[in-house]
Amino acid sequence: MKCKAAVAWGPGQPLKIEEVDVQDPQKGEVLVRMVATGVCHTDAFTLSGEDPEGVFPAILGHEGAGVVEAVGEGVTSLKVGDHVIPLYTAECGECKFCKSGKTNLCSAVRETQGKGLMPDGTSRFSINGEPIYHYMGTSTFSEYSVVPEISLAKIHVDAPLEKVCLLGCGITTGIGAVLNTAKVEEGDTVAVFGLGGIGLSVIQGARMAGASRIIAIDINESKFEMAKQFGATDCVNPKNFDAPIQQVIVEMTDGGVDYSFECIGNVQVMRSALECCHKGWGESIIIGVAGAGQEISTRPFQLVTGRVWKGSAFGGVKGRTQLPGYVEEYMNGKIEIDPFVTHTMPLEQINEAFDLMHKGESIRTVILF
Ligand code: NAD
Ligand code: AHE
Ligand code: ZN
Repeated sequence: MKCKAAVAWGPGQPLKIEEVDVQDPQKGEVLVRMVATGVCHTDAFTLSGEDPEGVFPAILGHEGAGVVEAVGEGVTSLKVGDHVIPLYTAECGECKFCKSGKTNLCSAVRETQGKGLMPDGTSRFSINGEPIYHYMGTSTFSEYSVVPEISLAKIHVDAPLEKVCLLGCGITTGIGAVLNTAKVEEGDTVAVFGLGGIGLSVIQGARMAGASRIIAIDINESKFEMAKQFGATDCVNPKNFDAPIQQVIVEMTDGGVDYSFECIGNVQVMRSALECCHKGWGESIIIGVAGAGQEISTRPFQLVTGRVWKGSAFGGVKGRTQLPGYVEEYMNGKIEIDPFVTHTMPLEQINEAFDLMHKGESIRTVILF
């Protein structure tokens, strides 16, 4: 079949709307008609050329929701008409990772996914016979995408896809990092660096966990109002202080916070986030994604004296088994999504969504197909 997709032809270039050929789903694969997709900073990161796994030309996008249009041979867990969220973290249930009980990372399709290919090592997208790469196993910036069965979460048919698409990455990542990775408890203190879709979701998660103090940090003060709405108790702009931000937070909290979260992808801020944690027990969770060649550093003494550095991918959430529950928590009012959708637009305007993100004017733009 043919459909419309936004193609990333090369690093730093605007996406171009193209008619692409989409091959039928093969064994263990599913054809999804995309209804909506968010635009996450990770899409911009890969488009910038900073992603070591970035390959071009590709169809980006990993925060989508849609409807099953066709299934390939051997697909048993999904049928035509099912509502689904594509997962960039698959869940096969059978690999060493899935069976470990220690992680949501699944190894079944990760290697080919990182090369922009389906599990059999080929692409389902092409233009004039030339292959176009997949992205994160999801490629949601396309009217139709082919996704492995194990990379699809079946969700409640009544869930509004133009909202719950954000559970395909940003909101789940932030809430999950708090509840699964950090395991924040009632009364804990929290610092959140970066108040985009991820940071605001961390704040939402911290409030759900009953954190007593939630310090929101950003250099763009226009983000503070929404941070407060989600539960931030203090908003801090590091530019307003001469002292390093970690020192400011340590002084504000009688020695540091119990948990901090880096939601930017800036390795200097990652250091600040670690060093604003309390001696003896404070834990810092890295969520932000940093470019090729960048490394984190701190004095080992920071760790010797009890601070802990951790990372979190997709909030530690196992997509097929746990994401449907997140959708239902949205439907019963426990998780907020609607305020995150600051803009909606058709696929043709997708480059505006990237502009809004770079200017710090959006939280999430949702593309409606
Ligand atoms: P975003 O662009 O919407 O938000 C980033 C925020 O950081 C902005 O508000 C910006 O003003 C702020 N910021 C930038 N530099 C800053 C600084 N020096 N100090 C304080 N604040 C600063 O991005 P997003 O979509 O929320 O994504 C955030 C990060 O999380 C990105 O790196 C993204 O790739 C990553 N991410 C990781 C995962 C994961 O599973 N680990 C999932 C989704 C996104
Ligand atoms: N390709 C990058 C790594 C990118 C990365 O860390 N991705 C996050 C999700 S970001 C979603 O917005 C993640 O889940 N990572 C775990 C994984 O398996 O990719 C690089 O540096 O190579
Ligand atoms: Zn994302």
